[in-house]
This record gives sequence, C-alpha cells and structure tokens, in this order.
Amino acid sequence: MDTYTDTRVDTHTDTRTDTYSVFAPNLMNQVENFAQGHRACQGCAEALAVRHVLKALGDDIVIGNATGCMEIVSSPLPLTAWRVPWIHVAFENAAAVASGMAAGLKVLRRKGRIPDKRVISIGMAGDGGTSDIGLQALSGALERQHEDFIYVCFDNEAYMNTGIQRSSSTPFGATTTTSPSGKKSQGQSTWKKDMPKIAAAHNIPYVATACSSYPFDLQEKIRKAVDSGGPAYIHCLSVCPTGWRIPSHLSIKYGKLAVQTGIFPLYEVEDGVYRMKKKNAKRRPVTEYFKGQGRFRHLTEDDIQSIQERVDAEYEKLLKLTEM
Ligand SMILES: Cc1ncc(C[n+]2csc(CCOP(=O)(O)OP(=O)(O)O)c2C)c(N)n1
Ligand code: SF4
Repeated sequence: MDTYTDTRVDTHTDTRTDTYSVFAPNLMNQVENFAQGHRACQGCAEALAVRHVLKALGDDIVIGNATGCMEIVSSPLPLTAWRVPWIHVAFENAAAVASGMAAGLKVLRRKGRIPDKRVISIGMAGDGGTSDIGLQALSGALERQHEDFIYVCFDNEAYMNTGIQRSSSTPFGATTTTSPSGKKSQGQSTWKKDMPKIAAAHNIPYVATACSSYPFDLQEKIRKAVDSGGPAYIHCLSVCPTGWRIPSHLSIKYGKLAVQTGIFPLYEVEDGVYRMKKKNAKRRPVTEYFKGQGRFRHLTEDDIQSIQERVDAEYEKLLKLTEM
C-alpha cells in the first residue's frame, strides 16, 4: 500500500490525480460530510471542491453558506446534503454570519456553556456572493481578525445558479447572459477582480488560491488555514461545465489548464509573505485553455494575444511578490 507522509505536492507535475481511482482510497479522508444525492449538475467542480474542503476540515465546524449554487443544490426542503451544522444565509452576509458564529462560540466556551474544544466557523459563497455583494461583510470579518474563522470563495466565474450572469470575477472576454458577445461586444469587458490580493491586503495570517483539480493541494491549504488560527481566506477556482459551456467530463482538465497557463496561479500568502510551491516558467499558451470553452468561442486572435500579454504581465508581478 502506498503511503505519503507529506501531502504537499508539486501542483504542476503531480500525476497522482491521474490515477485517482487507485490512490484516492489510500490518500483521502473517507468521510463525506457533503453527502451524495445533492442536485449539482453533472461534472460540477464546485460540488467537488466542497467535498474536498469538508474532508480537510473534519467534523468540528459550523458553516454559514450564502445563496448560490451550493446552497440551491444541497438543501431542497425537506432534504439536506450537509452532515455538519449548516445555515443558509443571505447572498450578502456569509462572512458576517460566520464571523458572528465564531465570536459566539468563543463566548459560549468561555462561559462553560459548551465543551472547551475548537470549532471552526466557515463562511462559504460563490464569486458573486464574495467579490460583489458580500465584499463589505467579508472585509469587516477579515479586519476584525476573528479566530477560528475561515472564508472559502467557490469561484465559478459568474452568477451561475440564477442563469449565468457576469460577476466582477468573470474573466475578460467571457460571454455571459449579461455580458453577451456579439457584433458590438467581445463579452465581459473588465478584468477579473483580484479577490485573493484584496483579502491579503487585510493582513490576515493566511490567504491561498486553490482548485479542485489539485485536491491534495486544496486540502493541504485548508489545513494550513485551520493551523493559522484565522482569519483565513481561500479562493478556490470551481469549474462550472454549465456556465463555461464545456462537456461535463472535462472539468478537471480545464481546472488544470487554468493553472498551467498561468490564468489562475496557485499561491499562498502567509503572514504577508507570498509563496508559490512551483513557479511556472513554461506556461502553456492561454489559447489551450480557451479552446473548447463555449464562453470564449468568439474570441479573435487579437483578443487572445492581448489576454496572453495581460496574463504574462500579471504572472510576472506575482513572481516578484514571491521574491520579496
Ligand atoms: C440581495 C440579493 N440579490 C440577488 C439575489 C438573487 N441571487 C441569488 S443567488 C445569486 C447569484 C449567486 O452567484 P454566486 O455567488 O457567484 O454563486 P453561484 O450560484 O455561481 O455558485 C443571485 C443574484 C439574492 N438572493 N439576494
Ligand atoms: S451551474 Fe455550474 S456551479 Fe452550479 S451546480 Fe451547475 S455546474 Fe455546478
């Protein structure tokens, strides 16, 4: 039986996930606190990301989950897919509720009203609930430096459950129902909001980007978030076959391509220090990522060239941050 003492892996060369069915039983926590039978679309990498996050967190957690795909697919009354305490909160206040839970649990522990053990409060929302409407609540929670508080953004790059409307996290050029491509528009006209760096600017102990195509890396980062004491912020790219217009069996591949092209670099910010486990000097061209995604089908050679230049420039900036 293969055993690994160090679960931290080189995200670019790790091939263990290619033989996932062989290795998963040995490497993964078998507990499924996000139960099967939820109603996510086939191939939804956001649901996969939630599973991995919960596997890494264990049982001693409470979750405040904003309206969004993961809430919609998991809680049709009278059913629930959540095997841990979970509360559905409004689109705008996942962070406020989760930080309130963290503060409340602390007081109850101090007063001896609940057992004196660590319980982590988790805020969860999509990119709409995080980078748009929930940003104010999130900023407040991070600024207040709550202990045992982790916020996870599941970024599928649009408002998916309401019908694929653009968010400020939708990438430049992507077509959505509110940023449609056509004769007068090339799709989304603004660049993706840099939410992880906004979180890092709050000087919190731990920030990381992750993707469920790299499950060991994602789980390791969640455990580091717990170990940091909090507050911690994880930004998880969550491929959405429905909104990205890709076949459902290619979710993992497109998550990897986002990382391998440098479009979505994986990095950490620990106590203000930027780190990348693997600096990706030989990035794949962005065109490999765009190819086959219906949301980018209309992009011209010129569009792709200018996006490539922007991706390269942003990646170089990130590299410099990791060298400081
Ligand atoms: C204040 C408010 N405005 C709008 C809505 C309608 N609404 C519910 S979920 C949602 C989009 C959620 O998008 P996101 O957070 O990115 O999550 P996803 O569904 O993509 O996972 C919207 C607009 C709402 N519930 N509350
Ligand atoms: S719309 Fe996208 S994110 Fe939402 S459940 Fe379907 S695949 Fe998952």
